[in-house]
Amino acid sequence: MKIIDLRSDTVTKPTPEMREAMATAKVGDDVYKEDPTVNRLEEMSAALLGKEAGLFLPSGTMGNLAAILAHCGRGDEIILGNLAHTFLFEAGGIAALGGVHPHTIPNQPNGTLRLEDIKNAIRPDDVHFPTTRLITLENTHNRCGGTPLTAEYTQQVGDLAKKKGLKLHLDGARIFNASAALGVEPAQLSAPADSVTFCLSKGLAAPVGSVLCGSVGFIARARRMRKQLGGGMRQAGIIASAGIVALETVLPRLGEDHIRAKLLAQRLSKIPQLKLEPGTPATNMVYCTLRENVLPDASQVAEKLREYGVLVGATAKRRFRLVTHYWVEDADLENIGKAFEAVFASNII
Ligand code: TLP
Repeated sequence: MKIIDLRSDTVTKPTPEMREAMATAKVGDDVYKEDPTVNRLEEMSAALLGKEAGLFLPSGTMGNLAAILAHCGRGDEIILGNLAHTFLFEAGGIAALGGVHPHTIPNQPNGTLRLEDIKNAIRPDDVHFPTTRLITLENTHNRCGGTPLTAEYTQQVGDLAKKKGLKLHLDGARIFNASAALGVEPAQLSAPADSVTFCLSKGLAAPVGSVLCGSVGFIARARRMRKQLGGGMRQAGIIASAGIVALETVLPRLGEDHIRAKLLAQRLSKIPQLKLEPGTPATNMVYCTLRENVLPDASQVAEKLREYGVLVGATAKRRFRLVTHYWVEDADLENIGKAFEAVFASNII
């Protein structure tokens, strides 16, 4: 039985072309900046995001952390959404390791932060307060439906940041999904930001890695932070090579995942026990909930779906996230629908 794993796009295994590139990659010691493959990936990434320089890191979490530590000192404050990945799912690293104070404001259902809320969260210069230093946005916004933030919106936040003397960091873990959905170059989406991270190991299907991009001076500071965090890797060209293949061969096909997410949503809309969230899917994530009259909760349903070879994320008591990616095929979509129907037809509690 084929396992259809929709829990995340992080589950993607490398393509055969990536494995080939990994086997033959030219390598060197990247802490000495002597790994030609890492250097190439960093240059390609910076060019794609319209920034001066790039830095290869083991994960998106470390990318965001190194960026925030490079922007802020201990006791500084950052403004971010209450549903931001950095706030919810990065183990409190910015506070634990950087002494950086998170100031959360509500994420709107489309992943944005209201400009008024940002303005109100900026601290006046007063000895009682932490110093506001940074605003962070997330594009696409994971918890808010995988929704893309437009270049216009990001520009408005960038303008506000500039006016107030703050920096803007973009957690662009899935910025290429946003670019594909909006039909806008990734560099346009990141232009207003001082720094941006993106992940190679999500929809791009590479096995490991993220890249942080920004100015030469900023990346030099972030490189030191990466070293402090233990993220200075040596012959990292082995994994960076897969990242290069990802940018060259998987990035151009991300739109296919969005089409499949739409087809999946259409199939799920025929299942009476499920309710699709408004606007889903915006990119490669289908979010749906259990209708009120359904007794079992999402984790019980997800557990039962496993028996049919379908893995989904139960992201709240009654909420599911199904993420399409490189290894999900058209033929799987009907089987996912059938698995849900079989589970609801069975007596599972
Ligand atoms: N997200 C993962 C989980 O941690 C929730 C997922 O399955 O979606 N920023 C964003 C917006 C992310 O979604 C993630 C991972 C990260 C950062 C962290 O990346 P990694 O897992 O490489 O540390």
